[in-house]
Amino acid sequence: MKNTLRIAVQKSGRLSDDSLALIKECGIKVNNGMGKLKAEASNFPMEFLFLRDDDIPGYVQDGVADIGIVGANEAEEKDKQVDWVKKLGFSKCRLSLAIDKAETYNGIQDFEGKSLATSYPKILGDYLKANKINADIHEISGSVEIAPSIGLAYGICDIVSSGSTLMSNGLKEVEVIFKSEAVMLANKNLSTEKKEILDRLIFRIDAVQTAKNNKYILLNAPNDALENIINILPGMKSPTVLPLATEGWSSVHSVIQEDDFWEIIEGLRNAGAQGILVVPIEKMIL
Ligand code: PRT
Ligand code: ZN
Repeated sequence: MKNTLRIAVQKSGRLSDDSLALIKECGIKVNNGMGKLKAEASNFPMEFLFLRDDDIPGYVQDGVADIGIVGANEAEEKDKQVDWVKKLGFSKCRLSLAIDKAETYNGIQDFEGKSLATSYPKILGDYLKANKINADIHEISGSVEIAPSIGLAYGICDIVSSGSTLMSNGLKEVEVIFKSEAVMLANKNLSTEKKEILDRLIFRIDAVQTAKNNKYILLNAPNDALENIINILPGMKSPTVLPLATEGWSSVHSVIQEDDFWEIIEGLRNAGAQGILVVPIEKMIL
């Protein structure tokens, strides 16, 4: 058998574009022409299966695929014997309880003895059990949000992103029960060779993710402000300082994190930095 890592990604849906974009950012080329169910990467030992997301956890468990990308909600609901390798940071959403917006809500105890419609009976069941609530779970496979208005259930448990679907169906979100994003799953019995390929892939994903969270910063500063400026810049190590052609001035280069971006910029300006340039980083290897 050829040593190829077989990855299952969603064929067409909310995860598809971002899954393939991540693979592409990892420098892996794949030709996923229209309607293809299988494809091979041309420059990395990887093979792609394009599937419904519902099937991916099971295929990874059974070894039909070695790894797969799905929403954490799907992975948790399917509850298969697989390893959760990595969170991927896209397709963020939440699984929430919602009720008619005209109802008053006092807390989770309001669901005692009520009926709830959902496509996530396992996650909902676990949540109700943990909160010692007895409620009736109606499993339905789609259009969950219309259940209260047609008298099928008192409330629902469904995926929420912007909240506009709930709103347009006259519902309000009352409890978030699970936070989700895309995750990478792996088969529990990968061969050493496949594990090595997976490690190479993870190394690349880490570099892409770290780069996204960081920016490269360049600025000019009078030499007497350098000490203050260097203290403000966290950097990977200490910043690079280069003399400018203008006497008494230097150029400072460093890396800053997206999270503290504006505070750092403000601090640098106050400390006397000028001509600040902030540029995206394509890959970052620590
Ligand atoms: O065909 P296939 O079975 O492969 O796809 P699917 O239709 O089952 O799944 P898909 O493509 O809709 O979603 C795939 C994954 O994307 C989900 O499992 C989630 O992890 C994630 N995701 C992120 C979402 C949403 N955002 C989302 N907004 N999945 C569904 N929704 C739906 C939700 O069900 C509700 O109907 O969008 C509506 C709510 O959105 P807002 O913005 O109105 O709140
Ligand atoms: Zn699905």
